[in-house]
Amino acid sequence: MLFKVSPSLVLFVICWALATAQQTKLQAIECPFPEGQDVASETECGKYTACEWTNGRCHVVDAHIGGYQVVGDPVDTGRGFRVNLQKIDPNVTMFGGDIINLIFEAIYHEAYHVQIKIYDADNARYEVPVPINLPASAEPNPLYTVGVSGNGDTFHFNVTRNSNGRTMFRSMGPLTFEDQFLQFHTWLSSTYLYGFGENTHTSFRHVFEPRTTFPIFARDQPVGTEQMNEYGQHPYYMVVEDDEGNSHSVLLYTSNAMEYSTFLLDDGTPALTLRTIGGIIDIHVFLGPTPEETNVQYATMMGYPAFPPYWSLGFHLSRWGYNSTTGVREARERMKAMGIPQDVQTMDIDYMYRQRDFTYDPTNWADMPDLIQELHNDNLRVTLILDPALVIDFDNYPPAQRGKDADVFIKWSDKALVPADQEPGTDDYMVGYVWPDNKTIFPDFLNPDAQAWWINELKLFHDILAYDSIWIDMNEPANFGTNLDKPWNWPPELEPWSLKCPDNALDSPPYPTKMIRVGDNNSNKISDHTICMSANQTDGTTTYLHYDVHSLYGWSETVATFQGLLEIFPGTRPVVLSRSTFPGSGQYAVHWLGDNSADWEHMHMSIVGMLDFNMFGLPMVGADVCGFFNEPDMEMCARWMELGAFYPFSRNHNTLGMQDQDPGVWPEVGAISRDTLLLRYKYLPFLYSLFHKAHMHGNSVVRPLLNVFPNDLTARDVDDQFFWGSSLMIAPVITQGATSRDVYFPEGLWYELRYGVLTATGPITQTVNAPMEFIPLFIRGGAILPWQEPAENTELSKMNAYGLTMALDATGTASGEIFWDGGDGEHVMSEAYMSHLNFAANALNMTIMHGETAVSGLNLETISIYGYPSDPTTITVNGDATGVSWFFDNVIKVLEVYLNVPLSQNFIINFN
Ligand code: MIG
Repeated sequence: MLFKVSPSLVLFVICWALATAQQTKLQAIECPFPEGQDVASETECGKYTACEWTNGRCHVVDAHIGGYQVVGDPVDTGRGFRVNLQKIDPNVTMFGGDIINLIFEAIYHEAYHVQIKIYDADNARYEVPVPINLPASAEPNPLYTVGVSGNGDTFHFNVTRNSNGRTMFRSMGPLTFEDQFLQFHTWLSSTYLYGFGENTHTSFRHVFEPRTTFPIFARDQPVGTEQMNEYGQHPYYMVVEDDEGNSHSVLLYTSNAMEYSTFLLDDGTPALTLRTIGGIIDIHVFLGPTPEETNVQYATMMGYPAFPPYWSLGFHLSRWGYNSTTGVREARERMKAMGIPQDVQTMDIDYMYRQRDFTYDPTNWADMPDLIQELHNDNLRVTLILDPALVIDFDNYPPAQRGKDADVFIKWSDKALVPADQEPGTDDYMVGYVWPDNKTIFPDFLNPDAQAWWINELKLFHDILAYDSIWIDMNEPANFGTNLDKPWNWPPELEPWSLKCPDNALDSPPYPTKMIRVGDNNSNKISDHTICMSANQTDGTTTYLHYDVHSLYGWSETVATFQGLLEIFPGTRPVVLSRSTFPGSGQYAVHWLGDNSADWEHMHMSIVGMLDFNMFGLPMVGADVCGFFNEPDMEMCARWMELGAFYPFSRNHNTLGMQDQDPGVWPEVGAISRDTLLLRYKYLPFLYSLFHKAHMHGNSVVRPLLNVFPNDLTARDVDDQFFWGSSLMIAPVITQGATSRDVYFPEGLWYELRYGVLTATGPITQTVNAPMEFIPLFIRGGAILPWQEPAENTELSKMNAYGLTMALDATGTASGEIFWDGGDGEHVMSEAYMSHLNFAANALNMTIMHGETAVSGLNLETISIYGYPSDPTTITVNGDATGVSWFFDNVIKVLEVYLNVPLSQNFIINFN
């Protein structure tokens, strides 16, 4: 029996038809082995009372043996309900430390959003301290019902969609809730599963066959094709449930190390296992019902994405290893000589003096302030990198001394753990080693004192170097050589040394997750490449273990850096580029996808990563164009510049020791980059309006085809094409040697963006030409995209004339909008300009919603209409034909209209 507790709090009981399924052995639910599945054997399996060996598989025991039972009836909490659970057999365990008494709680939020918490009835456990937005009271008429087993029954719960009665979440097998091992399993409505990160996904849609397990935990781990955890933690997924496209998404709100497995039960049912090694079970379910609505609902809870200033949507050039101001000037000259648009010049750690934050090298970078001035004179912005780890040279390095005075560094959790050879002056701080030529300590950005200290350092630094934005790297946090003999870059003349973590339950947890066996985890520990889990952090009130808050490090540094930039540049929008992120980071951060390689597969994975991060509420994302490690050839860099021109965050970046790969290095790449980036710059008004939507409502900017066409089954597997919004489809070439590619066109009319040829009437897969210099781009019938004459930077382009690209749908209509607010500053809706454009019955109407002063001096001068049937005889603007001319191409059916109309007044343009 299953109690369904309706949100109106009338309790009723239904028979759960599937209850019997729970008695069947769910033999596909694998038992986890700390050493990995390779060791699975009858003997190993026998070591765990929670596991059973059947037919060559080590699987979990049935829920009525290994799980919990419901004790008592549900209690109305006024916001949902609560029910007590009790471990059925305390002797059945995976790793020990079972919590005997639990509380299951359903908390009703918006009609589309329900939270499920399972927590220790007797003792408070760690819960993620990142703030989230919840409604003040439960919204009426929820779309969901939460069901839980009745008094005395084996515990199960489910969440169903009221509109069609289908189950979205249904627990299977036993719940495991131990001090350092929490595990549960759910049936999934389909194998259309997306999301989870930050991982090395080779496809956007998840794989169930073979069983696939990815760890999640913030880690300095370069891109690869093995199943690895990377820089950030995003335990968030979405499932498209049925053919109609009904979708829900789920956040497992945990910052502890975790992993997820996707697999099929023996009857083919898709299933998901979730494991974490700390905290509680805290799940948020969002019911969409469209994929894009789940994005919006999730972002509403975690915070809407930051609104990037217009300039940050321009092209960024970067590399590690310019080695001197000369290196930067040479790259910049190449850009200028070839007329390649650029808005930002980025400088990496080689500008620093001995890799110390807040300094610059007095030898090779002596004239760095002049260089910054030159770049500013050229309308460029300057981004400088900072690492969190600070060298312990207190006497000669004031930032560290000031930090020590404010006591802002991460400490050992117990003074007894402080190593015997700890440097005098480092107190009980946890000491490691990163880039500087001496040991380092790590600011605790959760601590308000650390935030104040960091903000002050950012201000002092701005007086030295007039940067415009900050890039925060290594904030997983990364530490070199943890647990090893010595870091790889340890000074050879010194005695070997490294940060060594104690062998305790925090640093050697009973189940360390798959992360210890993937990537370059040399010490096979969860502290590998980072600091020890046995560290204390504080938010000023509560003390946290690094074990719990490790994956919040990047998030907390982002928040502090964002605040610092707000104070340095009041009234502007901070740009903080962060490597490590967590749910909520999107409110503050730009993200790049980390250390990829000049590799075609990585180029494809960058699209997947970009789609993942748009789900995670962090739409300002891109990968290192032309690859970080290794050297691209001319063709690869050309193709990557084409794709990168459509990353929301468009930056070419390269590692130390490699040949330059900025687009000006090859004449061919230079020309291709200029043309493609000019196209990007042309359509920046459209991209900017998408970011405005993201900021106001939580929408994605870059979208997978399935978000735009949720009931198109073919679209659900496409991850080598993507959308800007819902109307510009990008189909980059990511295959070596290709001069054409297959493109999937969903339902509707699709026109080539540049020339307006009707290319396809979907749904259809069609081969399109794509010579080296050409990236296939399509505008969807029914769309109006605003654009501006491009220029070499946005300071110039944002003053240029506007145009519209209109693509008619089968009924001869199209619509769109124009948004403009000057491009920076606090977003005040009433001052920002917004107009709606509507074309129907041969008339184009523009209606201003608000903010006409924001566009004073800006005029609409060109309109291109794709799919226009015949040459018009008259075109009038507000009834007047004066000053209007046009050209009609009867072969491709494109009408090009030249006029001069201020954006600040409503107009109607009639075509007859
Ligand atoms: O350990 O600052 O991901 O973009 O160029 C390498 C040097 C440190 C890693 C970043 C990369 C950056 C590099 N950093």
